[in-house]
Amino acid sequence: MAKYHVSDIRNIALCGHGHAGKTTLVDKLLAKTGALTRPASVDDGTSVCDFDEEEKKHKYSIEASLVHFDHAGKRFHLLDTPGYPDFIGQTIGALRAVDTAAIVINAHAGIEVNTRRVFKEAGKAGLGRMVIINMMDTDNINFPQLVENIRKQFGTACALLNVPLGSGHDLKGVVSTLKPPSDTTGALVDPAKVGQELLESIIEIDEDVTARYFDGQLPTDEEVARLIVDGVAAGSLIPIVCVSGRQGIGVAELLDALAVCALPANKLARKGKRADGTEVDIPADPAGPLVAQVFKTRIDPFVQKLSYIRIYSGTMKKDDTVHLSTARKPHKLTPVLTVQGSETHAVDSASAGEIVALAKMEDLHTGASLGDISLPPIEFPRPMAGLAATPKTRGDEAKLSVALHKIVEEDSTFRVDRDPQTKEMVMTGMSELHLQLVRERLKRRDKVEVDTKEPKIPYRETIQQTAEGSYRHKKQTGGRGQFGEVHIRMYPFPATSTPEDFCSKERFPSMRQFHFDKDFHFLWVDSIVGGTIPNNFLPAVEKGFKERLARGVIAGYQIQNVCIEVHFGKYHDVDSSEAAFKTAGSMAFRNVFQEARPGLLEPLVKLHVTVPSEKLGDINSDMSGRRGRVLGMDSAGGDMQTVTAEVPLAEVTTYARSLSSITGGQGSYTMEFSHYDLVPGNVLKEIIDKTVMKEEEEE
Ligand SMILES: Nc1nc2c(ncn2[C@@H]2O[C@H](COP(=O)(O)OP(=O)(O)O)[C@@H](O)[C@H]2O)c(=O)[nH]1
Ligand SMILES: [Mg+2]
Repeated sequence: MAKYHVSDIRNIALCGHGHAGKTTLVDKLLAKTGALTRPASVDDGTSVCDFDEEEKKHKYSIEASLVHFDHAGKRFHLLDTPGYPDFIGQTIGALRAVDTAAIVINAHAGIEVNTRRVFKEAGKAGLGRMVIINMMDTDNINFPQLVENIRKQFGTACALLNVPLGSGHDLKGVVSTLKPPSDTTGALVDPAKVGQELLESIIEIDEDVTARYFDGQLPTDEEVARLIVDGVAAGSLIPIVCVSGRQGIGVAELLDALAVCALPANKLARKGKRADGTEVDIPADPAGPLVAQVFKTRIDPFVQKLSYIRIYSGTMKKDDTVHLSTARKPHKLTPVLTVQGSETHAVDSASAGEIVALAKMEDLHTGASLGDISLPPIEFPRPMAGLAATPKTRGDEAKLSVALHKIVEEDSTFRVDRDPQTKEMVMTGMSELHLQLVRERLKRRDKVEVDTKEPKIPYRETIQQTAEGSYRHKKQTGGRGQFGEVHIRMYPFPATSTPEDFCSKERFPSMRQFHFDKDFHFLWVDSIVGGTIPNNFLPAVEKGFKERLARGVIAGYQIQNVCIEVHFGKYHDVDSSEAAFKTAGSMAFRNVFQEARPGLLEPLVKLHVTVPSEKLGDINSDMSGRRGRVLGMDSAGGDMQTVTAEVPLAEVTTYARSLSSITGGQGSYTMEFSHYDLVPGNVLKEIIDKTVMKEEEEE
């Protein structure tokens, strides 16, 4: 039996810019509802959510954390998220788990970069949204203007549910706009007037109620409550509430507002896919089939791997045998855990709507689905800030590798790759700050210290025109010889093209089959007629191609966006072998590639650079010197601006240093992958001149 009816569960992510007071609010909400009985504060490192050593040290959230409490007969699961763009991956994961995003704004700083980012992400995810104006106790707040700004930037769906009485030192409390008390002295805007507008916009979506209202009949409380939820779900209402987390003013009202406005866990329609690809609706039914998804993974020093899971349908309990999308065989579940910050607590079961965790499920990864229906993957930004890492202590290589892979498990915006040429371990994250925190964690948790340096740029080789040719591999060494001959045509295969689009009857009239390799965006088409290459040798030919893809032809970089059609060949009854055909395939590839106008692709990244306004001009002119293109500018709160630019990665590998000298240490940036583009001729020549390709010999 579910302990809470799914309609009584509220899942909310607190998000917004850093230093808006989110983590503090969570502590206050827990204290107010009796879920927390000890004092807690981010300032002295005792908050429930910022429990990580790095979080305590830096005094800001790095990870999303989960808490729960009860209020007004409802169960709340709250996810506190980090506010800095460097850790946006955590917020994106958290948004997948909830139905409502509560976007917290620092009343003093106003709307900031990450406020806008999360507002957009939550909208994209189809979630209900609320705005919490926090820190009403700080000085110099122009409240009417802040509200106007919010409505201008986020739309007139944003409407005040309550209004502060005073601000700064004079903040006395907040009053409801829908039901203002008789004495509203000190209110920063007229609650009754705002309330009437709000009511009219709430009931707008119901014709009956609206008609009665204009006949002089007020809607009942139940009707208003129902229409608020409908409005929030539809995005036509974004309630705003005001609070001071630190002073505890407006916290009780915030709790009530969350109970009224946050969407019930069964409100949003969700869809998933069966194994055969058919799309299905997922009703939030505790008695239905299990549908659940991991949205976060944490490696805890005590319980080890912890997978945070949102259950959409069905019920989970210990020892249930469940299909996991990331494993072939069904797995037995470990005990179901509820989570309160750093603490976990085993429960008998959990059902549709709840957010829980499972420990030690090694085959579960962030994004994985549990049950026979899979949820859509979670789209994390692709990180691009790279550093090559070597352990400070010789012999720690294996230890470092294990430690780094633990972080990869936990952080979907962090990657580790081994450079096939230099054999270096390359860490890639969202920003320098992000990588710095990874290093701190490595040192604290795994006792490995690393030296870092700039990594190589991951260029890709490609072709720009069609070419054809062949290669005959023939060798007579002592007794048995080697023989294989392969004829191919090579086509540019655009990144935007799918194998299905590309493999038309017109292009490949005698195609028998094709194989598509997603990693290299490589398409291999078999048009062999009359067995000129026997079927049993074709896999060897393909292997020859794959080796070549990884090794490159012109500058030693991986190859991509190429299609090869094998259309003819020759073999010898005695001398042909897999090895011979593999070599023939690889060499044919190399020769034809050189005829097909080879070129290099370079990664372009999207940079978000935040600097004091007066440095904007310097940043923009610096950007154009780096072959960059400024895409836009945005106020980042206070006197800061964020510039978004697209620029080749090769031009910004040491950007941190330049930015620091331009801004005197006042700037920060994040970068993520944008796309690959051809390297201009002059730059191409420079790169090729620098590469020394090994002389190749047929083996
Ligand atoms: N004056 C004031 N300070 C606050 C308030 N809420 C939080 N703070 C302080 O702001 C800082 C950042 O708070 P924190 O909860 O970590 O913000 P987060 O980054 O959004 O999680 C801390 O020093 C808090 O004590 C508030 O309502 N008023
Ligand atoms: Mg925080």
